[in-house]
Amino acid sequence: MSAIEREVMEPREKTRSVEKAQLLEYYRQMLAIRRMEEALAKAYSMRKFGGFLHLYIGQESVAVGSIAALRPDDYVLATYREHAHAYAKGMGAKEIIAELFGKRTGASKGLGGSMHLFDAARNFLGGYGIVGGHIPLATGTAFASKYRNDGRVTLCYFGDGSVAQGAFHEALTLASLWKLPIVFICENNLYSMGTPLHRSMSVLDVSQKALAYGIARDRFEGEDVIKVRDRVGEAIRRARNESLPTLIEIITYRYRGHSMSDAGLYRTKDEVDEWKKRDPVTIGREFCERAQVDEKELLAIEEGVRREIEEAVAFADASGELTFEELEQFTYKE
Ligand SMILES: Cc1ncc(C[n+]2csc(CCOP(=O)(O)OP(=O)(O)O)c2C)c(N)n1
Ligand SMILES: [Mg+2]
Repeated sequence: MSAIEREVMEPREKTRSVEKAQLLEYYRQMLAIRRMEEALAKAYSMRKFGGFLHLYIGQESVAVGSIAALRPDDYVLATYREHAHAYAKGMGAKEIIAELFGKRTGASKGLGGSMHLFDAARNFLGGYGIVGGHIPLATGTAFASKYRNDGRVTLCYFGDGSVAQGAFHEALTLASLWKLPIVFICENNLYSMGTPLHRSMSVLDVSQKALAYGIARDRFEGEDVIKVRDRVGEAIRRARNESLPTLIEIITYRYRGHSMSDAGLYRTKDEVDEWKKRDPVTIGREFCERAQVDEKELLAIEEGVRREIEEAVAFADASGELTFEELEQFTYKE
């Protein structure tokens, strides 16, 4: 029985009401991320912005569940599929969408764009386009926390394609050797671009890579946001209380192509439809229903999300770009 099933079936009033509020918040966040990315896909198709756009649709429970187990002062680093992690870490849809549109009201004044969201104040340290390149950076962040003894934990997200990179292995070697407070989360969505895992890796259980470095590991399917929160929460406690790293492999699935330019011809519609049957956002709503959240309350959340994203797009549309002089000012430092 999962934690949420226990909560719902053994109604202890106090715990249940807390759990209910959390369930609603996780559902709201997952839905907002889904709607935000749908709006981004539409805007991209309308050529409101160019460059790359990698959508996270289908994987929302992983970012929302794991970041829910963090403290606000903890650090998060992710890949180019990072809009969700940024939102879950507290960045607003307005500053995210405006950043993608290249507008001056964006998180980095429009200079970063889709793959480079960054928010130092919220300890969201990027957004990276080089596969595996940020894993050593996250390890360095965890080293800084240990050196300063600041009690913070670093969550580092990457795809299944990253674990064949040397940077991944170098980072795990040092994280283990120096006992760093970090959780490495491999979001295994079964493909790196158009390559299925079995064509690029001899060992399909990614979590086994932890054995080589003598660090803790975990592996599970990620469509249940509460399961993600609780299992990642265990690793976060290990990092914070014992200063030990963990490698977690979370099996998940992206519904869209690798990026907007990918028609996804390497997999069948049946396969995608099969995964959609365990959609994290739908499951999140079902959890709320089972916890006897009023239907009206759910509809109000859904309407709130619709308005939030609509307003964020309008805000980004109405915002201007930096001038050439400002561009120089924010690119170079005296
Ligand atoms: C070092 C490097 N090599 C190649 C690329 C091109 N590239 C971009 S994403 C990607 C696939 C990565 O797949 P995975 O790590 O599974 O992440 P996912 O896109 O599935 O989330 C590749 C090969 C890159 N960005 N960086
Ligand atoms: Mg992948």
